[in-house]
Amino acid sequence: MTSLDYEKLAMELLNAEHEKREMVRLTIQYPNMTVEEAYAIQEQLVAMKQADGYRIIGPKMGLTSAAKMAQMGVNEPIYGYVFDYMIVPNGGTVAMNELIHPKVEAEIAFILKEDVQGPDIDATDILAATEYIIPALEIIDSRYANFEFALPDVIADNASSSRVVFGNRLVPPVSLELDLLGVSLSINGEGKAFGAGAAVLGHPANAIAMLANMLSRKGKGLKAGEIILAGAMTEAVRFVAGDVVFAQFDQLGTVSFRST
Ligand code: 0L1
Ligand code: MG
Repeated sequence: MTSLDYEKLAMELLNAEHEKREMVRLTIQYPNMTVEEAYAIQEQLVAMKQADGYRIIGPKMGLTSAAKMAQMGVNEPIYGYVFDYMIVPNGGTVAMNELIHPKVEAEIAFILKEDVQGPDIDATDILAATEYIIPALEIIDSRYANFEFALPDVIADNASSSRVVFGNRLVPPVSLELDLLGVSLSINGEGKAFGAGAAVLGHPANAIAMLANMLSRKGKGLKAGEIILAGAMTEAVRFVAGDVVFAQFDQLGTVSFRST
């Protein structure tokens, strides 16, 4: 570890989010920042949000598609945390003046009925510990200029987490084939992206298992009651004020919001 001031860097990220402005990515100033150091900054950022009174809804996986991993030159996804203040009701509004340059992606989330502690967790363990699957739209909003970053930057920035809209339909996993489950994402009635669960590391439960194993390296685990985003089934799509964003999931219903 170097002498990076994790708290100061986390505060810079928090201020950029509060002030809804882009900042210069951290690796411009610290090109040798490691993934380990980036997670240390993320931990500070998470602790600051908790100190502000916000509650974690659950961890989330990011960079779970082969395309995003190839683009970033990595072979392991990343994780971040979704907080209560990020939740938008289904059919509700997302205010553009609270965000910087948001994009939306379709995901599914797992609601656990049991704690899961790695290492050596696999998809079967996750499916056995899952009470419900719920559809979601995740709104990512990198705090970095032009949405451009290196891997440590996006880890430190809580994996670009910004807002999440969950659907209303909760379905036990036993009645679903999550890898084959499809989704279409449209904006103002125009199809923008299409995907399936297999885009998430072959099967979304693989992503949650990998998350459990990654967290176990830090002595952490997944907890019953958490709502855990598995990663994007579609590409992330930009939207602007006035857009109606709508996702239709196979067997899981619809999720939508309007941006103002
Ligand atoms: O949820 C995600 O997949 C975000 C991961 C970070 C990469 C990005 O912001 O595009
Ligand atoms: Mg995501």
